[in-house]
Amino acid sequence: MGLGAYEADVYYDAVNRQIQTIRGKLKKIREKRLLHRERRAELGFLSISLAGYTSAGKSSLFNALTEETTRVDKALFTTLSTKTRLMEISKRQFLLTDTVGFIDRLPLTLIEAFQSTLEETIYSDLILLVLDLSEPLEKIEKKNSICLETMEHIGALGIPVITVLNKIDLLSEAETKQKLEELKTKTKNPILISALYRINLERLKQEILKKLEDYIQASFSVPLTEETMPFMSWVHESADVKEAKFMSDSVQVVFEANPLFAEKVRKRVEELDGKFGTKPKNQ
Ligand SMILES: Nc1nc2c(ncn2[C@@H]2O[C@H](COP(=O)(O)OP(=O)(O)OP(=O)(O)O)[C@@H](O)[C@H]2O)c(=O)[nH]1
Ligand SMILES: [Mg+2]
Repeated sequence: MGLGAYEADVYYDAVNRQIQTIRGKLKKIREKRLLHRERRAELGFLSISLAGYTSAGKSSLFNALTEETTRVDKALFTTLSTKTRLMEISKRQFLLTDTVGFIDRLPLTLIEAFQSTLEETIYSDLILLVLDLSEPLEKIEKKNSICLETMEHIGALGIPVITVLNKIDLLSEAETKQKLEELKTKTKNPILISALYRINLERLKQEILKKLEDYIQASFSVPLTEETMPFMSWVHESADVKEAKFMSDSVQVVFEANPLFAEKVRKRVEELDGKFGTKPKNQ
């Protein structure tokens, strides 16, 4: 039995109202997130996001990586969402954010909500893509590629990724080795761990440090002299120059490089009577 014109209208109105309510709620969530992000950028921390399917072990890893963090200023924590915490690696502090897991065949109505939680990922400096290594290989590969595609879709392309192969405690050494061999070429920077049993977390932390330290952004300005051009071409050769502004008597440059090279640039800039500064990437 079909709906009469009147019932159809009522039904249509009710659905429409519901959609409007959801849209409104999502908008508020987005605005709140943006505030958090701005606050974090102000605080000057590099940020790391967890990503992956549901049950991969993201929250377990989130807890394992943040449990040793010394309590810091309470005021700082009130500005962060509960899904973001400070983590410490070799006395350096980073922000780690847990996210909602991917689910296959997400109902259409939930896709928008899901994407809004993922938007957080776009603003991070590093993504930890968590996969459950105890699952069959094809399943792992499929989840890996869907996650990477989704990240690309939301605009997170270009952010470095470490693939965390979790739950190795459930596999024999031989199985682990064989699976890693298969996944090596298909995943980005794979690392074997067990979040639950805290296996290889130190290695993961060092890898995180390495990836983040590979990328610092620095800027300098030097007066234009005959030494400027050879210096500029040297910088261009070894660093990723983002911006070079030539003024009448000086040049201003923003570049990204590893810290060692940035340090060499700093020394040379000082010899050339210029000014040098660094800041974390993406902030
Ligand atoms: N054996 C084993 N189990 C693990 C490991 N890490 C997580 N688990 C278990 O896997 C299940 C899912 O872990 P969660 O950390 O909640 O997974 P999640 O990725 O946060 O899932 P969502 O929040 O649903 O996206 C839990 O029962 C964990 O105890 C691990 O290293 N080894
Ligand atoms: Mg979780």
